[in-house]
Amino acid sequence: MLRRTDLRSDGLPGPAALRGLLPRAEVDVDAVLEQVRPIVEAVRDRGAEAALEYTERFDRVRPVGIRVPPQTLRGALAALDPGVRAALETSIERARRVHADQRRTDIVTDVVPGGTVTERFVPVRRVGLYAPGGLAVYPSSVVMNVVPAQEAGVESLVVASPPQAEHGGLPHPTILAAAGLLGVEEVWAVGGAQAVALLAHGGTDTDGAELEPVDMVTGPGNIYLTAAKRLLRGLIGIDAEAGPTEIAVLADDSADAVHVAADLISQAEHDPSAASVLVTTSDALVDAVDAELERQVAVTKHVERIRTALGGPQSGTVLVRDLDDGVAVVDAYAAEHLEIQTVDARAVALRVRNAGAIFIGPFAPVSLGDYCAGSNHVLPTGGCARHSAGLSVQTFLRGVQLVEYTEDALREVAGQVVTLATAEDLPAHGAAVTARFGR
Ligand code: HSO
Ligand code: ZN
Repeated sequence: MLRRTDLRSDGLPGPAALRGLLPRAEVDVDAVLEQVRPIVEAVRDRGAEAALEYTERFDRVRPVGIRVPPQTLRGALAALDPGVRAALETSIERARRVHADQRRTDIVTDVVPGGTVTERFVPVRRVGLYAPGGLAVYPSSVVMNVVPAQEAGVESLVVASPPQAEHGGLPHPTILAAAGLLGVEEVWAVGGAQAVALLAHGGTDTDGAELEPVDMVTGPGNIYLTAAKRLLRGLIGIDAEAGPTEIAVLADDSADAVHVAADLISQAEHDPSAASVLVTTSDALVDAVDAELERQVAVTKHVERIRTALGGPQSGTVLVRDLDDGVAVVDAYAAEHLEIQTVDARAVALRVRNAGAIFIGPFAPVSLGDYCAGSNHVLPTGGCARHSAGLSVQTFLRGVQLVEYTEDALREVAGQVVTLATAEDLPAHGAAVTARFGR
């Protein structure tokens, strides 16, 4: 089922060339930018009214208003299945423990006697968190967006999620219930590019309520949402761009083919364009995983999209000479999720530079991380793990530098400032220092 790439014969090329040899779909966000620009501009100019028009066109439903009434949130929570509620509570509680530990304390550096720089971590004031609709609904993504924002101390947060025709123009009830469980009071029924535009520009709802613009938008979504984020970045902060889900498994012959196949299938279940990649030193494992995939896919629910995902050019098996080459390959690939199924898996994991999250050993499948590990599941895809991280408390914090110098400490370095200012032909910079001592 998986396409095979054999990299065992010659030495591996450098990271950039190696990337070109690996399975990966081209997601061309630029190609839809021009489609998305008019949506963003209409919502900027005409606010909620325009957002509702696009909602009608794309989601085929017109919600009464964009703001979901608080009593609807409470109602959704009251109606939530108790088993689902308990599981969400476990997910929230574990995520809170991990994210609470990510909080940062001020860093004070005494540069010289009388001169200090303090790095103070200040949360973004207001953020919009996006929970996608689409082939599945993701209350778990509400948890993964809201918890780090709350633990960072974000003062004002709003969840946006597309309205569903079959739910009377409201976001999915489980999304609303998850928001309720997390104590979120502001939820908007809007999705896609128009959601990002409305979050960024704000607007007036049909009942006259003001939707206050946010400073930052995070959360995964489809290519149109990603394009809107790209267009609005600068006006708002955004998290790493999120494309279709990916899993890479780095395995040797100690790996269990049943587990490997199950995990590759689990992420392929998200989307026909999801990517499942096996990187291994073992021919026998490739054959065993292929056989397992046939067996397991046949009896799973979402066969069609899984077959499409596993059979697509974005998925495949990569055979490598040894684990050193294996590590080079997974680094070049920079997976959203990377599993290490090898002897001494932790040691191997510590050699990996690029991955959104690394799942180590036989009992840490990606789907544990999707829901209940405590880790975050909003992670960089499409190779963005080379330069970006998943959502965390840090996403919502900015370091603000506090600079404090006494008169003596300034005097001591005044000459150097003047020299550098003169070297840059900016004498007024130097004068701003000497003005304090001249009289
Ligand atoms: N694997 C997805 C997250 C998710 N899985 C939500 C199930 N629900 C992206 O990390
Ligand atoms: Zn998943």
